Amino acid sequence: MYRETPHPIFLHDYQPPEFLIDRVDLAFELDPEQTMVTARLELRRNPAATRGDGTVCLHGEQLELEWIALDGHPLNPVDYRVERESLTVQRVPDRFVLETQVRIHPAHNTALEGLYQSGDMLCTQCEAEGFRRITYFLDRPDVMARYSATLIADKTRFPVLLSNGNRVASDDLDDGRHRVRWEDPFPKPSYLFALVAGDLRAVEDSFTTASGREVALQIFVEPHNLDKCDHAMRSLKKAMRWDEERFGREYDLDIFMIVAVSHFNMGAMENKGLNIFNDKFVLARPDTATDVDFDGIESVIAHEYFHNWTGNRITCRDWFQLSLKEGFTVYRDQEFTADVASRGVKRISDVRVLRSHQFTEDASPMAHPVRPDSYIEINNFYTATVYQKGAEVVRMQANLLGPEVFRRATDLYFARHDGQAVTTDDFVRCMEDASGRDLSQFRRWYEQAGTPELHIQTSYDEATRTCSLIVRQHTEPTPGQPVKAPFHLPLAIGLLGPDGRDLPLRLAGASSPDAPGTHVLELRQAVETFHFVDLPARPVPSLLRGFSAPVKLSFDCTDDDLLFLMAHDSDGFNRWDAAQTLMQRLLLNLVEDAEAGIPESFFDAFRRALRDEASDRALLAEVLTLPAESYLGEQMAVVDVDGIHRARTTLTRLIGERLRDDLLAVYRDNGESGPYAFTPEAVGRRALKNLALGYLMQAEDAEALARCQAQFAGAHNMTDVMAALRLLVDRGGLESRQALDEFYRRWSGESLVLDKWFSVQATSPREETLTQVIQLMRHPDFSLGHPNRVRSLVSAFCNLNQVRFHAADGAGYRFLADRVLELDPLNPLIASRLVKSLIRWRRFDPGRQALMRAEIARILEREDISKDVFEVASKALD
Ligand code: 0A1
Ligand code: ZN
Repeated sequence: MYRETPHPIFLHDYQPPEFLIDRVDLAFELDPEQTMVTARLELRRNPAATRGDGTVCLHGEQLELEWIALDGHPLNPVDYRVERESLTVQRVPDRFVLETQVRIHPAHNTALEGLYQSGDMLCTQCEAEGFRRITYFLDRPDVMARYSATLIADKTRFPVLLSNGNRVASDDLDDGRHRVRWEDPFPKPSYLFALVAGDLRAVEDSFTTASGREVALQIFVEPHNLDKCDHAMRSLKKAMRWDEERFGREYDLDIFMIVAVSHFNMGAMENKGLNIFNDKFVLARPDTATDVDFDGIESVIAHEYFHNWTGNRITCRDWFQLSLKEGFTVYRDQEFTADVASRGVKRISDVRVLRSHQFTEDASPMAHPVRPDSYIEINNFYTATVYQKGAEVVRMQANLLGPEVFRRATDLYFARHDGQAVTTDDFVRCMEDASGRDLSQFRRWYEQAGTPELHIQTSYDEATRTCSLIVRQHTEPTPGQPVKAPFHLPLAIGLLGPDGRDLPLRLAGASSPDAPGTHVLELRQAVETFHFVDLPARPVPSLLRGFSAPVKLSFDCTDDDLLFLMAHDSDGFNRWDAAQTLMQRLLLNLVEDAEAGIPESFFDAFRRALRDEASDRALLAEVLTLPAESYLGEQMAVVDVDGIHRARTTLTRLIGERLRDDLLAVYRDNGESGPYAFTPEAVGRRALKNLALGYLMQAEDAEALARCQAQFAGAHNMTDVMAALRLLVDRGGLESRQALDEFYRRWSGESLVLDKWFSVQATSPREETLTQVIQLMRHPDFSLGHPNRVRSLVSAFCNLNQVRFHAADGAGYRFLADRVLELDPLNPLIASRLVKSLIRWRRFDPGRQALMRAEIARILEREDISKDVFEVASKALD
């Protein structure tokens, strides 16, 4: 914990390591209270090192050094120095063996980094810098070593002992303990080390790789969760096959293990051969998990598995390159889901996440480039920018190159850099070398923060039958980057004729027209003009199809144009986006003027869409969902928290009233039929049905209430149960209390289901929600030491309940700051993530601004604040 101001680390200060480590042999005597870790490291001077002074300095935090030896000789205290975060050994030879033994205390490790206790088991989390809490080491990703791990523990308490690679030996000791030895044949950085000890059971399966090798698959869980692993196992096998087919990547070890743990700071971790997961992303049964959970499991299992190539075989040179593995791996998991489910729906949900998390981050004091150039605490940079924008940057390159060339480029990347720790620049160079294209301007996407704004003016000239587009791009300043250079970006467009069909596109000067459909323009300048010729009538332009670049688009179009695009655009994404823009316009009008009318044409379009039997229901549900309150806030100069809530509630109610019969028909037609299936079709039916029920409930329809209660009581799947519970809770009254009590009685033994019980209460827009949340903090099932529970109550309230968190009296802000101060000494990573809910204070009115700033200042006043929280809070006030 810090009082002196923590210093940033800069990318431009990067130096290759002075020493390399070829081999690591670890031995653990495991015990929750105190674990002894013995490490034998084979070190040698790095021929590529630029400096060296005869000493070696290893990272280490919260370690109690028991003994230390160099080349077999115990060291005298004068030969080494232990400081709070390091161990320095003086006068070392060019090649030597260093042995240390340290004592650590897993049961007291509340930060959940390094070796810690989760329930009855012990497990590790080493990314980014957790390995240094296990043993003294060169804990940086460009030091790749071969590891063995010998685990010793009580055989009854910890019958299962796991680590990376292959299990090579095991035996029983005389004292009731047993010993298992693991060896990982692949060199890896320390952040990919893992061990697990516990009383676990495994669901087992196997996978035959494309070249015919048999891989044993195991998912380890606590015994009572054995019946919740089927979906995870199915997802894993699908992901393994897909990576072979789409990227030519085969799995490399003979065994692949997943362990589900209940206490975990993030989603999951790609440790070599031994992925450790937040149990939320493993455990699912139709009656315990929603469609959103099933979807999350499928994509997180895939994501971690894909890391085996993009992250593990080829890793990052330093943490500034984090997006090298995360951006690319998110792109890969997005493509996987698009291929196995519905491409259109997937794109919409990815863009929703990008707009709501990344665009807001880019407009905040924590804005940073995809490749940041400085950080105080790397844990603060596992962000939407590094992950989701990083994926968009890979997607743009894939689209610029086209599928065949992109595949050649990724093949080149895997061949050229296998076994290395590299940079995002190395990645782009592979794209260039395989395609022969110059991506030097494109590299700005890695270097410049901020969301580019595209403004497009279109005009049509009847005399010359020409449609012209003037495209301007501009990016607002971000911290440390006052002036931005223009980006190189793909702008996918189509032009719709009066019948709604795509017109053939012919750029002025081009010899022949493109086939009707989408044309990709490449932008490079701040202002560019394009002329499309041979157009018989004024077309309606469909711009930024498929969201071809992560930008904010504005263009001059009428409500009628939007209705036309919504009905006819051949690009599913743009049909959805047109509907969103139209609804946004209506809602923002209502915010300005509560009496503003809603045009009949809107209800007609909504009705037509509801009645369209042929349409994909999942896509339809997306199209008919009103923009979120937080997203609407983003579109305003000053967020009008209450006005937005009022407007959105009003429009929801009006839709429920005006379209009652159609909504009831949709509800009835898409009811539960047969056993639960996680197919795009079935997911779409449930989404549409529950959306319809939501509109009807807002209209206080008596039949809807009866149906909602019946659905809550009778549904066999958690998706429908939760949808009904949410609507009952938001409605309030006796029915709400009864439903919540009933749900608690039924599910209090299932931690992940109980999280839903907490979050459905925390996210309700009802006035009493904060009071309720404060009471729930005292509930016996609440614990600050359990990140999933904190997220389900505290983060859910602060991030997903705009109207109550931003209450004008500042009670929400005070609540948040109190939680941050309580959490910071326990788990700085979780505390720091919470602070991020406060930092966008500039977006609000002066009253709220003052209240938010005061709470940030109160956090900063705390003497022993962590550097995680310090970095976010101090940047917020800069
Ligand atoms: N690499 C993981 C994310 C992760 C990062 C940090 C963690 O602990 C501090 C845990 C997981 C992924 O992208 O899935
Ligand atoms: Zn990842």
